[in-house]
Amino acid sequence: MIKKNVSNASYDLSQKGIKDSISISAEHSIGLDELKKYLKSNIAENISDPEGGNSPRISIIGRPNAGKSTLINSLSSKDRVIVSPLAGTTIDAINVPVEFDGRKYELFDTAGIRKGYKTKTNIEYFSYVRAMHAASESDITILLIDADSGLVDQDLKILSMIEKFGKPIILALNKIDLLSRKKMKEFFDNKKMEKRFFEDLKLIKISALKGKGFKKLFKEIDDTLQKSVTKFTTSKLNRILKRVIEDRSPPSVSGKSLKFRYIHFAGINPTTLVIHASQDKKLPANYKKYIYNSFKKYLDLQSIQLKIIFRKSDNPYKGKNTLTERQIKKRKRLLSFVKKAKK
Ligand SMILES: Nc1nc2c(ncn2[C@@H]2O[C@H](COP(=O)(O)OP(=O)(O)OP(=O)(O)O)[C@@H](O)[C@H]2O)c(=O)[nH]1
Ligand SMILES: [Mg+2]
Repeated sequence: MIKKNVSNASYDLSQKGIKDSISISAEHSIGLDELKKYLKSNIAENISDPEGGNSPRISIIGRPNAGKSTLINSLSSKDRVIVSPLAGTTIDAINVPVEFDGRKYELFDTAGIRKGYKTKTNIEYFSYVRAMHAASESDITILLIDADSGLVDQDLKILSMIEKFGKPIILALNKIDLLSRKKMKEFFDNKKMEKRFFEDLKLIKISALKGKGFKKLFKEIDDTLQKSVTKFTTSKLNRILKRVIEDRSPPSVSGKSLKFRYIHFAGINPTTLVIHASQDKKLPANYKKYIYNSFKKYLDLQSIQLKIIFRKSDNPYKGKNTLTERQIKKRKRLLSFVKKAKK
C-alpha cells in the first residue's frame, strides 16, 4: 500500500491542477506496483515488444525536413510525432507501430542528419548517434529524399553512413506532390543519380503528406525483406559461378591461371558469399567487380547489400560459415512474417 502524500509533491501538484499522481520510492520499492498497473492500462497499447514480435523494423533516415515524421504520422492512426517546417524538429529516435494493408510494422522516426552535425552541438551529435543506432537495429532502412530540394551531397553521405550496417536500403523520393514534370526530370538528370549505389537501389516516389505511393513502397519493403533473408543453396550459387566464369575467363595471377573452385552461402545482412579460389590475394579488382555485379544480377539483389569473400583454399569445405544464432533468430522472425502475409 502506498501512503498518501508521502511527500509534499503530490499536494503541490494537486494545487497546480494535476490531480492524478502516484507517490513512489524507487529505493524502497514503494508504490511501484501501482505505477506499473497504471502504465500497463494506459500506455500498454503504445509500447511494442522490444523484440518487435514478428513485425519488421523499418528505420526512416534522411536530411532534416525530408518528411520522415510526416510519413510516420500518415501511416499511423494518430499523429504520433511532431511535424514542422523547421528543420531539426525530431531530435531523438522513436519507434511507432503502424499497420498497412493489414500488416504490422515497427517504424523508427529519426532526427534529420545535417551537414556538420559532429561539430555543432551535443544534441545534434546525440541525435545522429541515435539515428544510426535505429538504422543498425532495423531490418531495412528507408532513405527519404526531399525531391523538392533535389539530391545533394548530404544525401550521398547519409547513404554511405547507413550502408555500413549491411541492411537493405530503399530510397523514397518524397514530396512529389510539389514537383512539376520539368522539376522531376531535373531531379533524375542530376549527375549524382549515376553514382554506383543509386543505380543499385530501388527508388519509390511518394508523397508523405498526401499519402501517395505507399502501396508500392510497402510492396517493395516486403519483397526486399524476404529477399534479404533468403539462404541461397550451394547448388544454385555454383551453377551461377560456373556460368559467370564461362562467360568471362578468369585472368592469370603471377603467371598462374586463377581457379574458382566452389562457392557457398555464408550469411545475411549483408548477403555474404564465400568463393574458394586458388588465390585470394592479388585478384584483379575488375574481375572481382565483374563477379560481384554478376551475382547481384543473377540473384536479383537490388537494394540488398552483397559481400563476397575470396578465400584461398584447396578444401572447399574448410572454414565454411553458417548463420550466427542472432541471424538464425532474425531469419526465423522475418520468414514467419512473410509466411503470414502470404496467407
Ligand atoms: N508538400 C509536401 N510537404 C511535405 C511532405 N512531407 C513532408 N512535408 C512537409 O515538410 C516539412 C517537414 O516535415 P517533417 O515531417 O517534420 O520532416 P522531418 O524529416 O521529420 O524533419 P526533422 O524532424 O527536422 O528531421 C513539414 O512542413 C511537412 O508538412 C510531402 O509529401 N509533401
Ligand atoms: Mg521529424
